[in-house]
Amino acid sequence: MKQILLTIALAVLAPFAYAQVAETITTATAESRGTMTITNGNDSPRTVASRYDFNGDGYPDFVLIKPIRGGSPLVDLPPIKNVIWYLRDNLRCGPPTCNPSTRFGPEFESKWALIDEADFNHDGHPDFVLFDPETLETKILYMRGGDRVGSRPGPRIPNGWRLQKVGDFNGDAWPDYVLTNGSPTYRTAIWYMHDNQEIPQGRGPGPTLILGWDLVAVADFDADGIDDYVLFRTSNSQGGPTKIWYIRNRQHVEANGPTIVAGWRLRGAADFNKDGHPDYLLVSTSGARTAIWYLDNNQFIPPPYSRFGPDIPSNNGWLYWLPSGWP
Ligand SMILES: [Ca+2]
Ligand SMILES: [Ca+2]
Ligand SMILES: [Ca+2]
Ligand SMILES: [Ca+2]
Repeated sequence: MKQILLTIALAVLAPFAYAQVAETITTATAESRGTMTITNGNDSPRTVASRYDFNGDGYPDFVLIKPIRGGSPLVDLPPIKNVIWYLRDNLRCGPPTCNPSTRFGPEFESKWALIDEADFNHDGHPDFVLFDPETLETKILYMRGGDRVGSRPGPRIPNGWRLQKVGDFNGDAWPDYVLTNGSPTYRTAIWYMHDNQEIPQGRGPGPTLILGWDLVAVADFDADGIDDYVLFRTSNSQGGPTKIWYIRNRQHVEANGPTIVAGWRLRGAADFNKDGHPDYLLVSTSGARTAIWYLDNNQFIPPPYSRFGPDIPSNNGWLYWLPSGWP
């Protein structure tokens, strides 16, 4: 393990290539006039979008929340602003490949929490999944790139539960709900859905998490077409072990994932290098740095095991914030 950790420390590259592009963000008005090319979507409407890929190049992108400087990300003022940073692997993607390199996503009322992103209506574009923890309402914002093109309410979540993540757990390619209940031991439930509507007999239990562990990401690590749970103790700023729970018909089979190094937290999973295997997204305890750990199922791929992703800067009076679970 020591050898692996040392290699990780040495394998990092330049943290961000297009930081200067990020500095050009000034106002929502200027940003919302930006144009972009969508290469997926209407051209191939039967292709389900890759998770977190807003410009159709197959690479996951970052979505950042923009709380006011000095404000708490948890007590944001309405409306919620968010920006999409286009990435290619671990680097910001700028002109001419990605032009603009950055754009605003849809605003929504501060009562909503952005839970996750997935292509709920199978139009080739990932959509925003919103949840109101007060009223327990759910809603999908249908997106094309960063533009909101519609919305659809979903089912209300039962008292005591919350919408935690989304993923496909029955292999029909339609995103399903993962609900959690309790603390510090979380029960989970999986609701099979079809375009944000429940399907008959779709509600059922999921695995109950281990005491003190959190469900931080959902991705298909063993490539069986069913998304899997990724567990980590988010309260632990000194890193710590991770677990992957392969989901099989609402049950799980456990494997150990790589151990997160001190000063970092596991915040999400997606296939950043497009090799078909989900990777870990780590965020530093301060929230300012990101790193990607490249995996093949639950093991590191051959070196480089790890690269820094773009830093999360404060900028033009705003603080960027990569949400927990990195929707
Ligand atoms: Ca969509
Ligand atoms: Ca499904
Ligand atoms: Ca799987
Ligand atoms: Ca990968």
